[in-house]
Amino acid sequence: MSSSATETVPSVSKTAPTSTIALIPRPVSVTLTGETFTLTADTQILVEPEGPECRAVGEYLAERLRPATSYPLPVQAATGAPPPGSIYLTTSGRDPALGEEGYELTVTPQAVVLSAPRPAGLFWGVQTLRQLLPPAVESPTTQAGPWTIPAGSIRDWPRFPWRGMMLDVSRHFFGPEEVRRLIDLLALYKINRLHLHLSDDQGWRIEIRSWPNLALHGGSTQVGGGPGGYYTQEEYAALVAYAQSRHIVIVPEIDMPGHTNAALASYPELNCDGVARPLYTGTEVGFSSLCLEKEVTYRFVDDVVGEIAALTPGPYFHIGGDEAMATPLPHYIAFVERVQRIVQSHGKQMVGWEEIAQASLLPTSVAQVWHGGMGREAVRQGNPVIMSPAFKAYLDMKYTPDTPLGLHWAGYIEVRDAYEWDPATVAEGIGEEHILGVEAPLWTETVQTMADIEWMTFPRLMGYAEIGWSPAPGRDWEEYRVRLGRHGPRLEALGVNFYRSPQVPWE
Ligand code: TNX
Repeated sequence: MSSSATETVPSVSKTAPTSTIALIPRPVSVTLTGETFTLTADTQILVEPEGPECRAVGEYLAERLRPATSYPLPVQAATGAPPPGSIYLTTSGRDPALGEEGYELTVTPQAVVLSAPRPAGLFWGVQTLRQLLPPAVESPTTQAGPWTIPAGSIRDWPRFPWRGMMLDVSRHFFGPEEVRRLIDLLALYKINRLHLHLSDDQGWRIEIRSWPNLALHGGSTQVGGGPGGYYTQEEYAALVAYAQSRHIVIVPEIDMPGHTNAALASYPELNCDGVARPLYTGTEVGFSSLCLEKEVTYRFVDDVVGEIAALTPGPYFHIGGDEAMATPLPHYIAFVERVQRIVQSHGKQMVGWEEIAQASLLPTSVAQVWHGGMGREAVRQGNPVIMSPAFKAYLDMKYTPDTPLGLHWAGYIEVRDAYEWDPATVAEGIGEEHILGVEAPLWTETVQTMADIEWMTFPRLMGYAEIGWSPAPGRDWEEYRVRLGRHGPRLEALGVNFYRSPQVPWE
């Protein structure tokens, strides 16, 4: 492009030269000048103000760029006008209209200026900057440059505040190192919630000091009978802090009153008959229930919620509440209402699968829609919802009948199906104003390794990231598939085991 051109970003067309940008999620507005900025061995990263949060974003950027470029990229406090050739990150005196997560990026041949009212905006702007660099920048080893960034300006902010993924660490356990890798991949696509499904029939995955057998016995196996595992409280706290350093909130879920066999196996007193259940390594659902007539059950819930809440800086605690087929409905409703107050007493907002809307909800509670019907009931009560419709957003559904992993009870979800839907129109009676955001759950009955996680998650998650972040008008599969294809080399450089869908023209 020789003259200044405002791209309504979908104009990144099939015929666009590879030097044209391919950002996911698509920003609100992009203007390119046709010039470039080039990163060199002299480039400095300057931050202003010199507070720890801005500096942390600068350090994070430098850490991403150093391996491939082998440039020193020192991070320093800005003093006066940035010298030519520098990258300048600032939260001072910027446009508050950009909100908690928005940012503005201005690239000229002389400098890169990234500004945001809040550090989270800077962090998401850094992800845009990474995607403006050649894919080889993501390589863990030194690569040849040149490290050019197209000049222009971007103004950008998210459509929804909740852009999530859920990982089921109960059906198969995944250790801290695997979760950290996932967190790093989520950050690149501006996902800001990682919901961890920490307990289910097959495994209890977090140490509870007042009920130690939950992890020791309840965490000792998994689907298929493998050894399972659990996070110590130290490990869990470190994961939460790691996510926080990537501006990702971990949402802990303890599923109850159903999906509780691992707890029922660990403590006989949680069963109405006082007899501990055997551990379970199959994949059936809907057979277990806490004993809701016993006071000890509520002491157990209070202890568990209290210990996890103390490790949780984020505002949410997810109580599950799905598929409680073994719990009589009146008992279920009374239980959810009582647990809701327990969650509130520990300073958290309750989140639950949409079945919780059968109970009377506090205004702060959030329902997660997975089939739709009961989500409308949450909306009728005036509560916000998170949209995770299984037939569009479940990462554990097979792509096609040939996909070796995954389930298909909610259908096959090819990359196009995962992209071509909108949370505000997918469920009758649930509109934009009721929606906190979108989340893509990965249940792991069939998912056993990090490679499996990556295969089921990528590239579908990138579509969910765009649905959650980008404005709905202008969303177009034909344009997106080309942009997505251009992320192939980037995912390769990151070592991601992604599904090369035949629907996408991979570069
Ligand atoms: C339903 S969706 C479940 C999970 C299963 C999943 C498998 C929901 C809230 N519950 O227990 O793992 O289907 O797709």
